[in-house]
Amino acid sequence: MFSNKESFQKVFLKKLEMTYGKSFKESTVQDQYHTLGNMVREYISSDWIATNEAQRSNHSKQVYYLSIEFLLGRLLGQNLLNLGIKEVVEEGLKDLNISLEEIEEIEADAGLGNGGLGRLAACFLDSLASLNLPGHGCGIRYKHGLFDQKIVDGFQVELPEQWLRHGNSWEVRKVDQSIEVNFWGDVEYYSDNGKLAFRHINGESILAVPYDIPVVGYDTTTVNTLRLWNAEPASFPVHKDVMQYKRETEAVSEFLYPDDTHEDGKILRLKQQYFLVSASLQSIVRSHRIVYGTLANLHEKVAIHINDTHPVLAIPELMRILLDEEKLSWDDAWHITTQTISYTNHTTLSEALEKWPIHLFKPLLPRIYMIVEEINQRFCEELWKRYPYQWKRIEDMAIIAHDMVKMAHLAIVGSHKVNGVAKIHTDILKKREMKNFFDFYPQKFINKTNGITHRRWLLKANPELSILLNETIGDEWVKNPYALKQLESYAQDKNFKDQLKKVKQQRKDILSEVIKKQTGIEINPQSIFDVQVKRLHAYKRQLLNVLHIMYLYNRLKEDSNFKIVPRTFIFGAKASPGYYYAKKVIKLINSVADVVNSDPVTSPFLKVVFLENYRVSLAEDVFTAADVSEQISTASKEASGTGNMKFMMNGALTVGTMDGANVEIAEVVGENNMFIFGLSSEEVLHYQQNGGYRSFDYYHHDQRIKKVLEQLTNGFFKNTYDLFEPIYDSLLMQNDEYYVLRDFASYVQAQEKVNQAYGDKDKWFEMSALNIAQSGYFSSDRTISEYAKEIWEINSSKQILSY
Ligand code: B1N
Repeated sequence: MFSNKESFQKVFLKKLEMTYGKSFKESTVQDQYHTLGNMVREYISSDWIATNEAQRSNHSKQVYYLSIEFLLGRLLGQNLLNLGIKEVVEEGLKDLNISLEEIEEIEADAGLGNGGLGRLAACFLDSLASLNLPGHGCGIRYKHGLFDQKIVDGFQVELPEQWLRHGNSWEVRKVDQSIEVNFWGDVEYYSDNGKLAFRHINGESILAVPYDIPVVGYDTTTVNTLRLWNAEPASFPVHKDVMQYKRETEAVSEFLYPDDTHEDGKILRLKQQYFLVSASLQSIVRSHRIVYGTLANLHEKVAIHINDTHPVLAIPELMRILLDEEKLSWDDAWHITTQTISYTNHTTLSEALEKWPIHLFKPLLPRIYMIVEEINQRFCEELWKRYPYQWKRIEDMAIIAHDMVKMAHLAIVGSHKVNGVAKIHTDILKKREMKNFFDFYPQKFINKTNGITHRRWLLKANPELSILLNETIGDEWVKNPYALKQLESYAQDKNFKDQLKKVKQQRKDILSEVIKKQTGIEINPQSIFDVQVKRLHAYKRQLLNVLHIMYLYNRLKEDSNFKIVPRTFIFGAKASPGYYYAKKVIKLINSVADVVNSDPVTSPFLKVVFLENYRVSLAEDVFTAADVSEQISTASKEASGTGNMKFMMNGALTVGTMDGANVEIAEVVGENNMFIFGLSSEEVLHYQQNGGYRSFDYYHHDQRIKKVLEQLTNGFFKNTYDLFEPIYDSLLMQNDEYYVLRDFASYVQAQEKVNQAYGDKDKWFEMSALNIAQSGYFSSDRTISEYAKEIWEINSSKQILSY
């Protein structure tokens, strides 16, 4: 049906009429979108079945990536590209006077994630399928993804997200493969042929119904599966209020928790975690049993990866299955479990480390708790053998201590590999945060620097640049991102740079239109597009960016000789609904925007835009249009960052601290091709350990800082005298935990260099080209190849990996 445009049209029109009972003329864009979506999914199905069958019959080792978040964004455009049928569809629709772009735009983002961690999972799925690796995702089918953000009078307002309102063409409900997950109840002891055995009884069960989404690789027949679990009532209990049971059950997959690098400690969250883990493991084990008839070789045929500690209950759940159902000995079960499971740590921020109080954990998951207790007891005995009488060390490393279960400790003890997400992050884990564990298990710890799929963030998001690349170096880069290196030799080529500049201008014109439509603000498309898009968090220091804008505004007002290249500062950020400080910063950005944008003296030079409801689909238009990438976290706090890679791949230059993957960007592209500033992670650590930082000194000795801080509380923002006091206090009364004032001067200097560098376009686009040329390293194809080889030990079904 996609072999030529005529046959496509025929099937499309017939299907549209049959499904919606209306003529083509009467159909809405929504009808057309779903018709096309269903056609594509059906087209995929034979390869999907074939992939599943081949993986079963080849007995190849499978990997399952367990994640509480998958931030997929839109699927239609990427699927058409990966399947190689975009052109046929586009042409076919054009004859019918329909624009494919308009149809693509109507698709709701699958926003089942908060930020980097969830988007990483989505990029990994694309790379797994594109590299023909047998790797599948397991997640939760949240009815509501991350909230929709509205800005009302400069403040963030949250609305429930509704991605399933019009249905979802990509998913297939597989009710016959449903699984029961049990909560509450008791543990029963019984004799199994004279051996003491345990089982979980009197539990309240929830039905986990799988919805499968096909994951299509680029230019290949491999179609892997993303399995999302939906929580539904199992059999209705007679003794309990039926409506209450239904409500409580469905609540489990109702909402995504809107916290990024923060844990709330609510029992519903723990329920979600066990729901995901138990459904996924039971289903993995069931498939394995069908093929092999035993679980004794599970670790040889299955790898299970846990994305942060959120799915860490996979460890005791697998132990439960092996002990209580498969009747293995503890030692055999433990060997299989630890050889099967591996774990990625994504943050060292203490507020994100998961700890569950026993009084919540034990009644909800009684058998799982017993198993965790035994894992802890055996681990502490090992520790005692190695470190006799070192009470403090053993207490610090224990999985259960002070009435809490420490999930990261459970993850390390129960996995064969533990990885950080960028070199500097892994080093910090080894040297500080997890030092004791690294000393005890040195061979477990490895680094896997994050990556992004260049097929979404370059090929799909930036067709203009993709065409230019194809014309310049050919299209090898799509399958082998390292081929982007060939661009290096064009960095001096005047003609190429002119074209690169033209492409960037096209993308800036597109974003300018989007901004006009969304905010009503007219920006200068020739100005420098300076962008900071990411979740709002104190450590990411959006505040540093705003204070710099306020300073520029003051300078422009005070000194008529002060001139800068016109700049548009663009922000996009959601704040967790309960994060008071973050919401203040959003209001501050909008208040600064109001003052700056309406001032005739400064507005030719300065514009500030806050983009509402930042999400994957909007991000595609933002990264591609950026000149400057703001990566300004307090050194040591951002584990990796992945937005930094998306900007680089689209030719933006980075203003950044030596933090996360910025360090590796500097390594490959050279420090002279970016703008590095600020304290190093060692300097931050030194301050933290020895004190010595006094933010007041920077306030008193730097007039620029003094002035902007006073403007936070002196009515500069019209009738808002006490509105920003909490920000003022965090910087001065609370001694500026994230070293904003300490890094201010250095940041201003870096920004002055940006201003100068942009004056020399030839040089600028040379740097831009070099950034694109070196970005292949940050493709998730490289990352996934490393995981496949060094952690999961899985092989590609079709080709020898070229990494
Ligand atoms: O994971 C990304 C990294 O690039 C970022 O630097 C890191 O901040 C991010 C609890 C998290 N770490 N931890 C989370 C998300 C949700 C949640 O409920 C923690 N997100 C990150 C990918 O490695």
